[in-house]
Amino acid sequence: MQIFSGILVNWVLASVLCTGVLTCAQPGQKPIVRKEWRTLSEYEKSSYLRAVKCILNKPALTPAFNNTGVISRYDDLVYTHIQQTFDMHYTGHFLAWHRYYVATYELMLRKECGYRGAQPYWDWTLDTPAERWASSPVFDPVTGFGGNGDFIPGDPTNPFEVPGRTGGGCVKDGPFAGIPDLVHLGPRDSVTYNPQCLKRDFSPYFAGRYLALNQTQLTLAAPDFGWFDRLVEGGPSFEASGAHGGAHYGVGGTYGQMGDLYTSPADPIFYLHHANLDRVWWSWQKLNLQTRLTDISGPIFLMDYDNVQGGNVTLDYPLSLGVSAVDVTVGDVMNIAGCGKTGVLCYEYDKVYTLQS
Ligand SMILES: [Cu+2]
Repeated sequence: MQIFSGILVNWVLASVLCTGVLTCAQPGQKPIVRKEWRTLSEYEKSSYLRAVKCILNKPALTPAFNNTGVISRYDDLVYTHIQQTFDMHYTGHFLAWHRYYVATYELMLRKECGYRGAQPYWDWTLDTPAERWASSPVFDPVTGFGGNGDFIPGDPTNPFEVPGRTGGGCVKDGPFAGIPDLVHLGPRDSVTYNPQCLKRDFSPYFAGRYLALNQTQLTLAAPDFGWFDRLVEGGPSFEASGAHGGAHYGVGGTYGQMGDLYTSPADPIFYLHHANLDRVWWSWQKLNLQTRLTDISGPIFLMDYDNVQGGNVTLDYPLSLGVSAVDVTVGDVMNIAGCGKTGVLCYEYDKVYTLQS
């Protein structure tokens, strides 16, 4: 009876949680399977890119405000990321927040744009060392997201110059090239209408250094979530970067949106990168799943690793994505295949990383 009423309570909870803009996983639902970009068929790749273009063109749900740059459904999520930038990076809920964020985007593509697949991930370890970076299938001009921008000379006095950057101009090929107002928000925390092209500023050096498999292996060996999260997220300097910064700066450098802590989701590649970071987390969780489905720690406040300003994040810590999804808790997203029974998410990965000895 107790088990039964537990299930019932969970089911009722899931139903209550999921009555917002989007409906999420219900009991009995089967997880969808996320696959690596380069393993998708050409048809699957073009269906995904078509859905991205669709969400870029759907009208926003965020209420209009003065000089608003939030025009599309796509912008709703970029806006939410900008608004919460300092509340969810370098915190204990960084990975949980981005897990829910990517799953919400996936659901938007499926429910609002007729996409039938799962969110693809980008296993960037396959595109290292540095010499291989620019020829990643993810940057393919025909079947991918397009490549680098033209080289824009940097400013040597700028402390934010990403080492090894090679671009900085508008993306020149692929589905997002030649659109002068693809991006409406930013740079940084600006949310007024500012039409911009999508820019990339590849740093093959940076990618090669922080995205190689040895970096992922280092994170998988972490003994607890606190260590794991700090290794993935790294520190706030280029030198202290982890895999998270590896693809942000490897793609966005200094002048591309991916290198902008606030506006990075403006580049659709963001979602493939964060899906893979989520896969790194899931791979780590699966090494000891029973324990790691509930292992969460790390500061509530930005960089507050010594808990001077506040405590640590727990399973009941709230996650909010503004107009795009219902509020949930960290505990609701600990299991990617909770499927309405032990959480609101319902997906799997075709492959996980394993710890090599
Ligand atoms: Cu982020």
